[in-house]
Amino acid sequence: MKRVEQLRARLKKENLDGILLLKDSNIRYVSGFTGSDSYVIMAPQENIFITDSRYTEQAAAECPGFEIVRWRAPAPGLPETIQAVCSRLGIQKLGFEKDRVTYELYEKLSKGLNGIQLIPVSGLVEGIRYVKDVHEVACIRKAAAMADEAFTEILGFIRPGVSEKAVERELQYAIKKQGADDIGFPIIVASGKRSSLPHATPTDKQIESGDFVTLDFGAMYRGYRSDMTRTIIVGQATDKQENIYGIVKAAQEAAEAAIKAGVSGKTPDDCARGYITEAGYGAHFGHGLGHGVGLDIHEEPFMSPSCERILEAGNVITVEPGIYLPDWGGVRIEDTVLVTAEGIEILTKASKELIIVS
Ligand SMILES: [Mn+2]
Repeated sequence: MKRVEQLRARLKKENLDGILLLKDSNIRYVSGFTGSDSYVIMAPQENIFITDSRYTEQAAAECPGFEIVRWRAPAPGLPETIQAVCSRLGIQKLGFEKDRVTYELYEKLSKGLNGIQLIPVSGLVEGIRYVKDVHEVACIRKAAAMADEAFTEILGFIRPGVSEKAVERELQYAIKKQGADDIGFPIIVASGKRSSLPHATPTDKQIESGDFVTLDFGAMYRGYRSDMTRTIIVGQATDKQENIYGIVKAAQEAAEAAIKAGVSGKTPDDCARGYITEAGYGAHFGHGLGHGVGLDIHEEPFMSPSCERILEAGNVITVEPGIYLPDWGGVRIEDTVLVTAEGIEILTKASKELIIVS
């Protein structure tokens, strides 16, 4: 119950009688529930899990220490259910996750609840999730190893004439074959000129000799995700391709070398951006250096020139600089890494040398 206790301490600090959680990943983090469409109310003494008949049996099994309360027809509606829980527990100041409550739900709750003050809050659970515990790191490490293995396998499948969508399907299967719960997030496969699109979705385009192929993918293991990108060459690389690849690789490694506990999230971004800018491609690295990864694929810290966070031991983050040249192509190289007191442990271990397949 350590997580629950930590959250309770935060409630006290925020002067709240309770909090209504709606975000699946936060609910999973505090309760262990692996489903969706449910709500948690945490109070100083009680943990209430609100769900409907699809999930009551599952929640009872997955969430020890939580009282399961059922809502939805024929049981009462959500405002009535929350009202009854709050009245029973004496909750007057109820925090809610403001980045999850829709305007519609807010209207419903503010009209339907009597004598309860709704207080918008954000980041209470995320603040605890920022530093991963040993169990969480083990899950991400496993997810990273699964993605590495799938990458080795997909290299044998990529050749001229194979479509991006076929690579996506095969990579998805390779990840799941490792025993992953699921892929970590929708897979990016971008070949040839399309590799200049940082978030390209796979198309029917066939891979051709001379193409860069950017693969951005990960696995999910016990809810935890890994995230990695490798860019490979099909056939033969031109000098320009080798040059751009070398710049991104050096920038990526420089950024990784700059990471350790106590360093600002700006520092590694500066490092990679500085390197790429000096090489003349600063205008073609448009996104931030990386992000936290865990139960969500994108979470704090978001490393960019405006990052306000300090990196801590136990952060799990991505390091993913890229250079994208419109109508030519692009390169991104990404690892998932664990921040330690001395530096980092790279969890995605696939080679970053330029791989050529034919
Ligand atoms: Mn990423």
